[in-house]
Amino acid sequence: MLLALLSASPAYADDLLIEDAWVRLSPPVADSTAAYMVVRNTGSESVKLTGVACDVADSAGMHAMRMDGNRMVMSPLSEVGIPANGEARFSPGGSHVMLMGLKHPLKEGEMVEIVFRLSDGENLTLSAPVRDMRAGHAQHSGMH
Ligand SMILES: [Cu+2]
Repeated sequence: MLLALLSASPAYADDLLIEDAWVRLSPPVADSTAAYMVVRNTGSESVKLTGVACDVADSAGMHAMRMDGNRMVMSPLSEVGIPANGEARFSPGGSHVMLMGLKHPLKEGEMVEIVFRLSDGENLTLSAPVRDMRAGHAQHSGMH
């Protein structure tokens, strides 16, 4: 750790690009939801996401989806590796960032800040808009 701090190598966060980040609008009674995004690694070294936090939720975590018999179940991911020039994809029906224990009901269009912890000890902060997955965007934006 000390060596990493003393070295002049650039932080992994500088190599990571976030695309298509959004948070699913959940029904007001639900106290959890999921966030989705693509994390693209433009660097020449692999990077690991080792945790995630979100200030609108009591806890957050990376989850995978898998089939258990004939139903989909979620399981926590302790880390997600992103190869050099590769990407990690969090998308509906697949891996996602779970936001558990929402502190207030989210509103469409609200920006939610999400912080990934990286394997070099740095943080990667992004903000993602809350979107209603059931409605088309084009029609929806005119209604506000
Ligand atoms: Cu989940």
